[in-house]
Amino acid sequence: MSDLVLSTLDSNNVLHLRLNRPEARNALSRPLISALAGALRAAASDEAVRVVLLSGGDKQFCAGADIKEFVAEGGAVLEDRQRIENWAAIESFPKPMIAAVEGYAFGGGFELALLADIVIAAENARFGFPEINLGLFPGDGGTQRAARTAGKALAMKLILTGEPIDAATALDAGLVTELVPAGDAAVRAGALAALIAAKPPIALRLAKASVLAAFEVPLAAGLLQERQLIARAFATEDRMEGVTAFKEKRPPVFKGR
Ligand code: CO8
Repeated sequence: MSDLVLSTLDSNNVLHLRLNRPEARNALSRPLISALAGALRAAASDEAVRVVLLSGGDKQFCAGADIKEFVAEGGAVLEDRQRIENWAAIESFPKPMIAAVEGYAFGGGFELALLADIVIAAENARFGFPEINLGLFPGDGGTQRAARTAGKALAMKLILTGEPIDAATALDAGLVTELVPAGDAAVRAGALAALIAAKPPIALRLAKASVLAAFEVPLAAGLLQERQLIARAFATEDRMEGVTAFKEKRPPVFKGR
């Protein structure tokens, strides 16, 4: 694994992935995106990983796409197949992913946070899409996910002005799950990750897929998909264990089957 993304699996089956390019404010160069996608591809098929906790360190989450790559290579970056496939691997990571945001999440960094299922932000966090100042706008899903998550009014303001919002505004807009004092985001995210990691893994994946369908398909299709997915959860050994443990008044032991 490249040192652009530091990786540690803790005793709660939570994989901590930390963006580690502080000298460039964690800008998402292609090597960094590739390292993150590689770690997530491996985590997707590793039974020991139940939840991923993504962070950028104490000072910043991420300053966005690597502007120096655009300068050096122009539009070729946009059409780079590998970059597109790597970003798609991050977008489609099937297990729960929690982001811990300290400092700023700008541009592609904000888009990365929008890919997390739960976002814990420090009170000093800021979220913004400064791309307009570069003659651009978000190109890794930001226009779609910000509009669907926060609504048109705030998405337009963010994207058309380039001005960031503070953590409290992001919380009000539903872009963030919880706020914590500065410096505590990873700790709180770790506690939530441990709580989720103890839940039945198949049901977690199915539940995530079902919620994400709400962003993709009309209500009737989403409801149908929910029924199909819950039928799969119903057929698991873990569902039987959960119900048996409830009847026997003991904690369940989930095996991911
Ligand atoms: N890309 C590359 N390098 C960066 C980036 C970046 N996004 N951000 C910071 N850096 C580098 C700086 O160039 C500097 O390098 P050097 O020391 O070699 O000069 C180093 O990091 C430190 O930067 P600062 O001195 O500016 O650090 P500060 O702590 O003072 O400020 C900020 C941090 C506020 C984050 C500031 O650096 C900043 O405004 N950065 C740019 C933020 C930005 O515009 N982000 C949007 C990028 S575009 C994008 O995300 C999506 C585009 C569309 C994608 C399409 C898909 C292909």
